[in-house]
Amino acid sequence: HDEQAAAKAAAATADSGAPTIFDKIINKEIPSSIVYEDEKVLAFRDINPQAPVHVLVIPKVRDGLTELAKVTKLPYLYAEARHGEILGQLLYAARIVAEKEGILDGFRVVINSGPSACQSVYHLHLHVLGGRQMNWPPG
Ligand code: D5M
Repeated sequence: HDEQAAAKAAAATADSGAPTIFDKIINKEIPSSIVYEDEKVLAFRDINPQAPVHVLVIPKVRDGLTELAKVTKLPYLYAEARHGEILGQLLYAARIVAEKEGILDGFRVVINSGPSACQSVYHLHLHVLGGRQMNWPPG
């Protein structure tokens, strides 16, 4: 539907190297509703929530985690062994968020990677979703 079409259009034109709106959120240039923050990670409420709890968890430094693929020229999650520590910290923050938000009975952690997955912001982010029955398969 409309929202998916918009996400795909944003994905198709995304420049994976350029700063994104999340840099402005990290720098507090635009407001966000912060749920958790530490030196490396920021968690804030999604502006377009898909569940009663919908929080984004992002690394403060992008560090090549979303890069243009050499072959396909599409941006995607580009995790390397050297990213182990920050990836662990993102999941740690997701657990803290789930505890704070009271959704430990069931929550979902999602990474949309690339246009076909409707990624729209090219700065790695984990979606933490809960507070309702989550269905499977996802759309
Ligand atoms: O998810 C990108 C998500 O980012 C999408 O769910 C909306 C959210 N978003 C975009 N701008 C903002 C601001 N300014 N505040 C909070 N949340 C925001 P993706 O996986 O790339 O489709």
